[in-house]
Amino acid sequence: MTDTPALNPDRTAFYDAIAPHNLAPLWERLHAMVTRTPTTPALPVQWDYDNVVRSFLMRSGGLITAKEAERRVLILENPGLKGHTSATHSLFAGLQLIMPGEVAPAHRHAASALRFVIEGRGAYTAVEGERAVMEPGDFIITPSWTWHDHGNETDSPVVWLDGLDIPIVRLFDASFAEPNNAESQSISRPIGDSLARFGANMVPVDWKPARASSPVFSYPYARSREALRTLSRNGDPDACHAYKLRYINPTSGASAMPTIGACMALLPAGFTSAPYRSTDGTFYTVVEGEGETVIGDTVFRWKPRDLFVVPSWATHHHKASSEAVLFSFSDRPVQEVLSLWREDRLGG
Ligand code: GTQ
Ligand code: FE2
Repeated sequence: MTDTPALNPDRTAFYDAIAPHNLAPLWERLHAMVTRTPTTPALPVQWDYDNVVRSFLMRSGGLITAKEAERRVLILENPGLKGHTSATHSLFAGLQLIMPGEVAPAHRHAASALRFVIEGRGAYTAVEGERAVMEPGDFIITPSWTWHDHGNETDSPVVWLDGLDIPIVRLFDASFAEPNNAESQSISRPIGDSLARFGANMVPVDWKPARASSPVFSYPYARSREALRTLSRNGDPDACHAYKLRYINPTSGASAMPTIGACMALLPAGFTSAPYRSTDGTFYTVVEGEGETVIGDTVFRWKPRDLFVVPSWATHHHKASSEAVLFSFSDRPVQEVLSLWREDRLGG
């Protein structure tokens, strides 16, 4: 590969001549476009929930109602992507607050969404006529074009992390959205119905898959935590990932939604992971424990409810000072389907 050619008056005149005809010289841009290794405008970034974000979020609760806002969400915007409404280059993240007695009206859209419960319990997300009651650490999905609304019938605020594939939908200019006639969709199935049908390693006898996303809407933390606890007793941790499980569509083994992959990892107390990088920029939140994540020269110390981003191809490792549980999501399933995903296990 050679360097970009030096400025040359004949060439500059040529570029000026072709520009009005919607033409441009590839040779001036090739090396910035076809990079030898991934580059990203996304930066490593961390949010301190308890000491910084929470008070702003609660202030937003006095400024606007959930109904007026439609969704009362503070965007977790990557400082390298200002104005883009993105946390990583391909994914949106936000923190949604729903106050006692509030509802967030029913709608559906092409974008797929995940919820990960940060604070409070007992609020619900209704998906396609079934309510999922939220407990901290629960992972809940609202797949593309499914009706969803939220409500809080408890007497405390509830906060969850939203992860959406909005930047991916935007890349393809494929956004559709529609409000429901009713503020809250009518309930057609009892709580726990989809988990009973599809979450016991069984499916209804004549069931055929209708879409790529998981028919299970809610992945309770208690189950994920118990699985990780058992694994951590049964064998050695992986050098890069410790004990890490990914959320799946139980009827296919694919990710719960086609555009967003999500995982939960348990890091034993004192564990330091081997350096690792992968092409999927990843959003993390801390469920339990304390420790740090080192991303190049950046060190993020974390505690429960903190949130942070590891950009694409950034070499990083985690250190847990106490037993820790990390939830994460990324665009890995998209990259895998497009044969783009790569990882590097450095020293692991
Ligand atoms: O809760 O339905 O953070 O539609 C962004 C878009 C949340 C939601 C967001 C949404 C929602
Ligand atoms: Fe939505």
